[in-house]
Formats: sequence, structure tokens, C-alpha cells
Amino acid sequence: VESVLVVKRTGHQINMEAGRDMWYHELMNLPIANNNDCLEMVDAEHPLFLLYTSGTTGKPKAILHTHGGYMVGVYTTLKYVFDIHEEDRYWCAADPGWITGHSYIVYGPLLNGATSFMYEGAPNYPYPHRWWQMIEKYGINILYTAPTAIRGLMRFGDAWPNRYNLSSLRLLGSVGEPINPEAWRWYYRVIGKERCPIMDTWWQTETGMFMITPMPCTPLKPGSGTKPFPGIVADVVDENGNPTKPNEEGYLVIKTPWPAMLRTVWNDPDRYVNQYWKKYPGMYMTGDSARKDEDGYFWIIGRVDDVIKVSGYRLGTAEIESALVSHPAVAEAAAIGLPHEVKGNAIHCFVLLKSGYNKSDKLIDELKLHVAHEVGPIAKPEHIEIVESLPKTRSGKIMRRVLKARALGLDPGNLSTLEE
Ligand code: 7RM
Repeated sequence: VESVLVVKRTGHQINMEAGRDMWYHELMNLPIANNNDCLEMVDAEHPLFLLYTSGTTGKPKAILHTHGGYMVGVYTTLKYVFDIHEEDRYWCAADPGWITGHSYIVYGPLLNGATSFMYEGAPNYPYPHRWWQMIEKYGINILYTAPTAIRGLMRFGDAWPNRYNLSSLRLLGSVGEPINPEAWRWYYRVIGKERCPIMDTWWQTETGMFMITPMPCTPLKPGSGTKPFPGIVADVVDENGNPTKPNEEGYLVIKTPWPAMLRTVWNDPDRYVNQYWKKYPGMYMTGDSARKDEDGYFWIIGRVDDVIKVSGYRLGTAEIESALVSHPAVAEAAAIGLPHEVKGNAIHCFVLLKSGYNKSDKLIDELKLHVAHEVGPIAKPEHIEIVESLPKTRSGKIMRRVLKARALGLDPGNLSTLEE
């Protein structure tokens, strides 16, 4: 560490190390921060930032975004998808360290001159009313968050949001994973009071900007990100790169460039090519599986590698998790595959209960049967463990790699060979 910028915020006593630590506010008073002449003009393709994406599996890679394209993509998508107006108070409740924070807490709102609300803290501190209280107090119009946060708050019941006046809200957003029907309905009914459309935005660290998303005027189908943003050409293709038939599962690809696309993987151009461009020449491989219905609406299934092969059947972890979460006792769930002598892999699940429910063998048996009933007998979990928390990235994505490592008694960093 060469130097550390310290932001004065809590007023706690800080032991600054001379020559290393500097107050941010003192630096900001230096002429350089106030004088536009000191800004350096760069080319549109000049690197803007690197964001490491650990993914939920594998080794982290640094995604490179550039000035011009990222600016155009993020500005335009935020403007049209959230229809930001002068009088709006927009709140993206993501972690700033996630691409969602970079694009839609910092860059997009600043470019749009939006009034952007920011909150740093746990959603349930000191009580699970925190978000709803702030929406009322600050008159938030647009709330953009993730299904994991919705489920986390839903867990405490309707009474918390119902105590507050949420009538300022006019638009809701969702990002990060497919939104399961229970979470969608709760968000729509209890938070949006059946008045606020939900913008289910599909995109990635790599895409920088929304790619498949409704706009406020788009007729919605709950659980679908609807259609590609204007100018984006997305498709679902089979193993040979041919478009699938309606409702047939395949690989989600992007067929033309877009402004905020990643430019490379820093220091690893081979990985950039192999991961995204190799499988089908001229198509960007998202790594997600999806289907497109008869109306051309996209339904994201999940990461291609988040699949468990049980006795030859391919089961999506999201499918099993969504089935578990549809049980009234379950708040959050994670499914992983562990080696099994007969089936190849067996399904192991980790379940977080809603408040008011207690763990028992009877409940575990009931949950296993529930999954078998919802998804099919082949999906019946071998083992269900009731847990107090699940390991997650800052974007709220479950780190199945960590759960797997724990279950196998391995170091989570050494799992790549198992997954490839
Ligand atoms: C924005 C973000 C990317 C992965 C992506 C998908 C999943 C994201 C949605 C979604 C279904 C959505 N960037 N994902 N948004 N799946 N519906 N609306 O999450 O780089 O952290 O993750 O997240 O699998 O490939 S990310």
C-alpha cells in the first residue's frame, strides 16, 4: 500500500500514518480538484475502470470498460428504463462495489443529473422497517434492488412495509438473478401496491449496461426481462449456434456490438477471446441459458454452469432454489451438486427459514417432497441443511463454490478443477 485516502464520516478517532494516509477532504481543497484545466482529456476508448468479477465460480478476472461507450450506454439505459425526470428521487440500493453500483448509483445518475438517493447499511438495521421508512421519509419514486434483498425483507412479513406510506413510488426495478414468482408478487403487491411496473433488467459486469429490459411502457410478464433494449440484438441459440424454437432452452448470445461492452479481460486477452467469443464466431457468449417465448420475450434460466447433472438429467440450481422458496417456511435457498456413486451427482440444499419457523426433521422431509412435487422426482434433494446465513458476493449472488468446498472439506480457492 503506497497511500490511503481517508474519508471523514463517522468522526471516530483515526490513527493516521504520516506519509501514507491522507484526508480526502484536504486533498479535495487542492487546486487540482477544483480546476477543470487540470483534467486530462482522453480518447473515447481510453480505459475508464477495471472491475474484478469473481463470478460465483472460478478465478477472478478484471473486466475493462472505457470512457466513451460506457458513458453512452449507461446514460441512455438509465434515462429510458427508469424514465428519470427532474423531480424524481431515484434509489439504487445496490452495493457500490458491484457493477450495478458503478453504473446505476454513480455513473448513470451523475450523467443524467438525477437526484440519486444513497444508503449504506443493512436493510434490517435497527429493524426491518429501515428501507420503507426511508422511502416514506425521502419520498423515493424509483427503487432499484435485487431479488435477494426482496426475499431478505419479505422474510420479516408485510407488517413492516405496511406501517409506512409508500405512495411516492412509481417504478420498481430488479437485477442480479431471475426473480422468483413469490418475490415478484410480494414486491409488486406489498411494495408497489399493484401500481408500479417492475423493470426486470438483465445485464452483466461485462455488458456494463442494461441489455434485456422492459421500459415503463412495455407490457410485462412477471419473471421475464421482456425484450432487448433498443439497438441490442440478443438471441437464444442451440449447440450449433442456430436460433432455438420458441420456449426451447439454449445459450443466450448477443449478436451485434453495444456501446458499454467490455473491451478485454485485463492482462489476459486469451481468456477474453476464449470465454466470450470462441464458441460462436461473431456472437458474444453471455454464459447464461435462456428461452424466448412465442412473443419474443426472454426468460433467463441461469448460468450455464449452474447446472447439476443427476442421473443424466440436467437440473438448474435456480429451478430447485425457486421451488424451495415457494414453500411458506423458506426465505432463501441454495442448491449444489455433490458427487454420488450412483447418480453422478446428488442435490444438496441449504435453506434459510422465514422468521417464525423452526428447524425439524419433519420440515426437512416436507421440503424434500415439496421440491419433488414442484420440479419432479429426479430433483428431490438428497440432503437439506437448515442454515443461519448463506455465503454471498456483494451483489447478493450465492457462492455455491464456497458451499461446495465446505461440504467437501476443501479450500474454496481450489475448486476450479472440480467445476471444469
Ligand atoms: C447486473 C449483474 C451477471 C449475471 C448474469 C445473469 C444474472 C443479472 C439478471 C440476471 C436474470 C436478471 N451483473 N442476472 N440480472 N438473471 N434476470 N434481471 O448482475 O456480472 O454481477 O452478474 O447475473 O446470470 O449473467 S453480474
